[in-house]
Amino acid sequence: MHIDRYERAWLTAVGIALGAFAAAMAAGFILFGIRLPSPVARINPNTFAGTPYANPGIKSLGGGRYEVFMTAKMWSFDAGRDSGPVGVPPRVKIPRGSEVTFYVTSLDVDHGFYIEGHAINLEVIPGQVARATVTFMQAGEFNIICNQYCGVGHQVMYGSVVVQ
Ligand SMILES: [Cu+2]
Repeated sequence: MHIDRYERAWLTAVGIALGAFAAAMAAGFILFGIRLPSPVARINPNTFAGTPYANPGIKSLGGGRYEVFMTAKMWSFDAGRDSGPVGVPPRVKIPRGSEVTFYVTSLDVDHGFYIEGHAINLEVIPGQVARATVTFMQAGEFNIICNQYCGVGHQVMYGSVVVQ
């Protein structure tokens, strides 16, 4: 079968590009431990009593490490009593330099969970628990924003992390 010189050159170039992409993916997976985001747990949003998410809150693990259990529902986040009164956007207060692992789940529809100025952007899906760990090195108040349109009150769905 005859293949034109230019066609062969382009096929070779495409083959090299595909090989480079595959090598980059393999290197990311093997060398840098990059994984696709996946739920850390699955829960039934209707019957989750007894799980930490039925009782959202901030938990100190000692040594500057914290766990924050949060729920999202139309149109608010809830991080328990430690983050302020019920019905008010939560303010998660932690000391500077803390390593915080967030566990977030939704009680109704898909929501987003984005923390301003930090590499954390989760999709919060009912029935799944999203997890991310972030270290807060800079003092200040950083907004937590729902960045996934979730209904008419979407724009009032927020909270914040207060780093002291
Ligand atoms: Cu929203």
